[in-house]
Amino acid sequence: MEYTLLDFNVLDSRQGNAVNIESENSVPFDIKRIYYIFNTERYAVRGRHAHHNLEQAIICVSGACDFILDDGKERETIHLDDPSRALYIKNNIWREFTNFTEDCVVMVLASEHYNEDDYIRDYNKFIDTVNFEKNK
Ligand code: T46
Repeated sequence: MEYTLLDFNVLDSRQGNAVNIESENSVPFDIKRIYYIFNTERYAVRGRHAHHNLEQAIICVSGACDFILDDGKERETIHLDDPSRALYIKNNIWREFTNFTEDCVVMVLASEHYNEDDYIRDYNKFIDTVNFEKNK
């Protein structure tokens, strides 16, 4: 499974902690969009899609949740609960996320502006896309 966990430097002081994220330095892409997800029901399942091109760094800045990644061959669950750690994923990875704590806030840094055409929302189409890329 192709993904990376990025550990950011924590700037700690007696007044509390901070993390500084810089485009291209802290994450391996130019950040074009930021969005965040909150107030999610515990067993809601979000995601259920892959992307043709998008790169993203996903940070659980509060609380915890589980990301299930699928590359068409295997599935792996990554538990996110650390605001100084990002899950970095590139294209052609099917993702679902669930098991949200009440205080969960998921912040996502994305390499592109929102574009519905970049989504693969059908799992069978995702498998076809992965197999096509593999046999190119
Ligand atoms: C991923 C996880 C972590 C927009 O209009 N603009 C946006 O920037 C986004 C992200 C979404 N939307 C609309 C599109 C849909 O009608 O909001 C609705 C729900 O978004 P989406 O289907 O993208 O579902 P999420 O929030 O479950 O998934 C998102 C990312 O798409 C996904 O790549 O990794 O967050």
